[in-house]
Amino acid sequence: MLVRSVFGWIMILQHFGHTFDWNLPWADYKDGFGSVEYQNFWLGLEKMHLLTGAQPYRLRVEMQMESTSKWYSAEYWSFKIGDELNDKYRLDVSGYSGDAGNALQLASNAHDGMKFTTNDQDNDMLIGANCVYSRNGGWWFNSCTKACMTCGSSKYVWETTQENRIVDGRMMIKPQ
Ligand SMILES: [Ca+2]
Repeated sequence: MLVRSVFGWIMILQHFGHTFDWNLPWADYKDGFGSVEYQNFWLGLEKMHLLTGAQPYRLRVEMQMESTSKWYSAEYWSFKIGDELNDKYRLDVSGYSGDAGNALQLASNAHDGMKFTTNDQDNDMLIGANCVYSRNGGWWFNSCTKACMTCGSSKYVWETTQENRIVDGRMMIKPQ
């Protein structure tokens, strides 16, 4: 498996600006898309599953807010992605630290423990609708967001920063 790492961190997401259309189907989020060389990039859920199933990984999320240009970060000591068949690439994180706030584990609408949802696979907790329709991107939606690094425009947020939308962000993982 070809992966790109910087100081041992493997990029799994890069999201710059608001021009890219993140509203892509399951197959794209599964296999990955974009290029780590050329701005917008998603490694792919299958690779995330294989990597994090083989050994324990940690997660780092970095985000720059549009209105203030401030950078925030969130780290999780443990990051694991379930399999496709039984778990729909369920998110499992724990051990938060950082200054962005623990938006993935907030008691209401926690993303931790959620399956992945795309425009053609509704695995979220919103009854009667798919969170993708209002968020414009695939994600580990609950009902729906407290944070979304793959959502479009005004929904590209990490709500525990108490700031409005993100302009640039990335997610990376590293073996523990
Ligand atoms: Ca739903």
